[in-house]
Order: sequence, then C-alpha cells, then structure tokens
Amino acid sequence: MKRLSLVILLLSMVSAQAAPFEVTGAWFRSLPGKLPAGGYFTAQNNSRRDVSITGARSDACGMLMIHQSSNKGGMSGMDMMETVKVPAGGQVAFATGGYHLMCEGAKMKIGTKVPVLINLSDGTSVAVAFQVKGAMGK
Ligand SMILES: [Cu+2]
Repeated sequence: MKRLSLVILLLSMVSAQAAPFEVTGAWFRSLPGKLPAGGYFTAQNNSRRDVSITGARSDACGMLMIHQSSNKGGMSGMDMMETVKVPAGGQVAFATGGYHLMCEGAKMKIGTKVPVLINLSDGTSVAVAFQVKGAMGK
C-alpha cells in the first residue's frame, strides 16, 4: 500500500514537470513614451511533434506581433513572422537580436506582470505572465 502511493506520487510529479509546451523567462522591455515593448522568453517543446507559435495577444498591448530582427547589408530592421517553429524536443529563444514579440500601444508598468496568451499551431494556447522590466532589462 505504501509502495503504491509512492509510485503514484512519483508519476504525478513526472507528469507535472512534462508539460507539452513550456514558456520560461518571459519578460517585456518597457520603453518610455509611445515606443513599443519587446517581449522575450524561451519556448520549450516537450512533445514528440513539431509545433509552431502562430501568434500572441495581450490586453496590455494594442497590437502584439512576432518579429525577427534582421541585418541586411548593414541595415538592421525587423521582419514580421507568421509562425515560429519549435521542433519536437527542442527549444527556441526569443531574445534581443532575434525573434521577439513586439507590443505596440503598450500599457504596462515596470515591476508588474502582464498576462500574454501565446497561440500554437495545434490549436491550443499557453497563458504566460510576462515580467515588465525597464530599458536596461532590470
Ligand atoms: Cu520588433
């Protein structure tokens, strides 16, 4: 009897850890005035199927888009991305100089958290609390 409950406990711990899709280290860089806030995080796909991030939305943003920073012939810019693939068992970082969320019309306060819904190609979405930090990332 004791042994069975231990097994059940272990099983429930394992299943709690292995969420199919995880987002960690999520934060927004809040900039002064009407400048957009960049959103950064790491997406981890623990499932056996590739899945793509197809969009995101938040009440803290007038518009929330997926961007990729680019550098073409010394000109830095940003491209709009329809989807970003996170391979089975792999992870993708949304970080400065690469993929990021771009929050136009940002309504957020440094030191608070704002909820973001990240949509996935399998039809599910993941609710993530983004920590709002200042220009220096603090
Ligand atoms: Cu951007």
